[in-house]
Amino acid sequence: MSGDKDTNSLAEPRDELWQALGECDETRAVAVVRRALGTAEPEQAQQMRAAGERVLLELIAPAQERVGLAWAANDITVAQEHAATAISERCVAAVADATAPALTGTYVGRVLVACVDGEWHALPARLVSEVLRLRGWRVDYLGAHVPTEHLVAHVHRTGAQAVLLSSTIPTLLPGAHNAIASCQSVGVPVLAGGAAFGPGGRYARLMQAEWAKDAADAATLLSKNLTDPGAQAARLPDLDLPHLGDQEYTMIRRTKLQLVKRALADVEAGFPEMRRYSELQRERTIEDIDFIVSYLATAVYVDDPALFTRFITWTADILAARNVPPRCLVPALDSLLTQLKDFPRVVSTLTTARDLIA
Ligand code: B12
Repeated sequence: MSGDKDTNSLAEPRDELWQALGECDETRAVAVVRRALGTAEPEQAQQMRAAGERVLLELIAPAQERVGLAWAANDITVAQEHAATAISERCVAAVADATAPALTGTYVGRVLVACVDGEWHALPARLVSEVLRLRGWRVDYLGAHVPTEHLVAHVHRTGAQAVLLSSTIPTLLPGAHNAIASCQSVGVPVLAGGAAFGPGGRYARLMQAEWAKDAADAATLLSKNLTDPGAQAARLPDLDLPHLGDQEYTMIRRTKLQLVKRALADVEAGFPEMRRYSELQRERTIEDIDFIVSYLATAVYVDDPALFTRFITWTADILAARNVPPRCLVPALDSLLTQLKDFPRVVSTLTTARDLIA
């Protein structure tokens, strides 16, 4: 195994892996990964582990990010994206198999890695788990969509030293907050990661969790011991976010169905073309409006309008790549502005987003 390769030397395997993903060629993708791992003997265990980590974080992870960009730009279909992800999972398994002989069987400690309730992006958490295994941790990997009560029960049963929570989709943040507070209330520290927690992990910190940008950072933090949540840990999550006292978030959550229904009616009135929409197109529009309301509620939950404007800009780009004019979002935003006119934080968030795309 060539553990002394510099970062640039992965450029070629990166291109090859990308091609294999594009052609849905699982066999070739795994061969690329095996070649990138090199040929270290089991006695060169440390080199083998280092190469495994590099392949996970610098070859497979960037390929997955590229899959996301290609889908967003409408260059690949949803089916191709699913196939590529399945192949990436197989590549991660290939790394785990190839590096297994380099694991010592003695552990520096035990941690639990899981995705928050509702989160289906399991591959990032899987990558984190495999890197920690290579760094000597015993890892209980619970995968996607773990309900909080089962997470806490598993911590109890195994005595894990820390919970590593992964989330990609920001609308799951209120649930993530509940999971963080629940784990901490039984004395277990939480390390959060993934795109949902915002730039620099700002929402993780708001929720009193530690944060790491990637698996390597997580390993460093774990080796220094995470802060014990202590007696302060037993709290209602709402206490971390005093702005929730204005009830704006609660009101949006409670009236979500009405908000979506009325916004749909307003969009139909403002967009006569919608009358010619197929049932499927109509369903997509309802889904989009539902998404808009969920992101708005989450921005209000964390008191950060930027969470909503990032989402609106992303949506506008997705629409533009599919030849749908982003201004079609304006009637939905206007409807919500009218419906929620008595809520100052909502109004300022919606107004900023509307100005961005109008
Ligand atoms: C594959 C994929 C899926 C698969 C996931 C399957 C699986 N087994 O994982 C499926 C099809 C299920 C899926 C579904 C959806 N997806 Co998707 N998906 C992706 C895609 C293409 C790749 C995800 C991935 O593996 N990334 C690679 C990893 C390596 O990157 P990463 O997440 O940043 O993780 C690193 C760090 O963040 C960190 N990290 C992550 N977790 C943790 C945890 C800890 C503790 C630590 C320390 C660190 C850490 O370490 C990782 C490794 O370095 C991304 C594109 C992208 N850019 O990520 C879209 C993407 C995330 N999806 C997106 C969307 C919109 C969705 C859906 C809402 C689509 C829909 N309308 O249904 C659903 C949501 C489902 C849900 N509720 O979870 C959007 C999100 C945009 C947004 N504004 O939020 C993205 C960005 C696509 C895009 N380009 O627009 N998706």
